[in-house]
Amino acid sequence: MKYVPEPFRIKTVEPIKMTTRKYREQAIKEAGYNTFLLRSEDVFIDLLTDSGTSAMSDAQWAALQLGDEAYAGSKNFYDLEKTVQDVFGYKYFVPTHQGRAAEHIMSKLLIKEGSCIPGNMYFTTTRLHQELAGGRFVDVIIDEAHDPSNPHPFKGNVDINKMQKLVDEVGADRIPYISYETCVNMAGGQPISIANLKELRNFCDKYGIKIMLDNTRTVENAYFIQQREKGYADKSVKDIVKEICSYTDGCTCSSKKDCLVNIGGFLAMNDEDFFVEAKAQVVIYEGLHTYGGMSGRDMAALAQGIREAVANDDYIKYRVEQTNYFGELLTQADVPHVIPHGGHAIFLDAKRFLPDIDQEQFPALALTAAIYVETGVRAMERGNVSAGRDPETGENRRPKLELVRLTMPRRVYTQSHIDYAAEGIIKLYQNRDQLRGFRFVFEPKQLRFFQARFEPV
Ligand code: P70
Repeated sequence: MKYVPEPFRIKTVEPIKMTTRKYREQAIKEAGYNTFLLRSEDVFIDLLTDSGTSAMSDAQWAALQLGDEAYAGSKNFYDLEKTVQDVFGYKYFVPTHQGRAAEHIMSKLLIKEGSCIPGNMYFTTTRLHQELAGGRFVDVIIDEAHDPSNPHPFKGNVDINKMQKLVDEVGADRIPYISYETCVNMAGGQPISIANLKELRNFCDKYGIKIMLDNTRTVENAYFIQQREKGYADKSVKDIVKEICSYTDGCTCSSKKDCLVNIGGFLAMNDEDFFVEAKAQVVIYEGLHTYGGMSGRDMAALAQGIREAVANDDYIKYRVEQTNYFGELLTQADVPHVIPHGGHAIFLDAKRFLPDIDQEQFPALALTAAIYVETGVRAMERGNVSAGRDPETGENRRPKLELVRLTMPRRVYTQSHIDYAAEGIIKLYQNRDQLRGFRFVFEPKQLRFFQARFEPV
């Protein structure tokens, strides 16, 4: 097994606290067994998310000093706009404070009461904004994506037959766009292929349906295409990123991931009317259209982050292969997890890890809490708690995938951190009989996973 060396050296360090098991038992109890409610200080290795947790480069920290904090027309806005146009190829750019703000504006503008929005698996905030705008999400990802042990190389792909079925059922005029995500998060960070995207483009052109990209993890997806798709081995990740975007009509993006910053997002598109309407919305919900909720320095760091993410392929190779190294350690110890390994995270399969805990007792949540107590590592539940309740029946959705996400922040942790986390999880797997299920003591109505509290049954 190979660990690709970090293509950087460490210039600033941030101490982290090691705690005892007894301390962690108390901390997780106080957090209602929900890792979102733990204090960051009490976490040794934080694999909750890759969102906003990147280490910025020296060039990004330097860029912060060049923030133009004018209310209107900041020079950092124009630099960022040009960078987004250069790297992603869209004509128009609207800044927002983060990804869900871009989803909010896009959903308000494109969705009508009764619209159906197909997507390659749901994402929590994306689907909620579709529903709040009066739409209904329809899953059109290939079946393989719902099977954690299926080795399909492009498990993010859309099943064109499912698209056809939806068009036949509801009519193309009720489908404003398909929400197409790169490195599909809820499927385990699974990529889409260019072949699938081209086929989808042809299909959508036939019916006048837009393709709106969730561009949050496109750089990682481009690396997988380079490694796995015929004809792409000699293309740069930068070129592949641009090619992906070229088949779509626009995008939403959480810049807190691939773009290597701690805050930020954007909406981009090629249609001028949509751009004009989006700018009108951004001033209502985010801020003027030349900052959209970011400060000038945030925009400066973001423009530099986007350039760094695609400057050469060394960074992205290290990034994705680091995640793969973590997964390989778990594979060697037979710990059940999603394959192929995703770009941003390793996802444990809680159904196979804890086969005796029923999904109504939240096995992924139980495993997330136990990992924290055993190791001080913070992971994220991505199962029945995250899936929420069906708005029509009120029942828990009981998704096929009941997963625990161990997410890799970018440029933050080293090989020994990963070795430590893997060792602890392997030990826990050997003692898995001792784990119990949970029930709600507090359940928020929307996006319940963020603030819910639990107790052991
Ligand atoms: C995560 C984060 C955010 C995200 C995403 C995709 C594919 C949009 C967004 C929203 C943060 C998160 C969000 C909801 C639940 C748990 C965690 N993903 N599309 O950790 O962007 O957060 O900037 O508003 O992954 O996966 P933003």
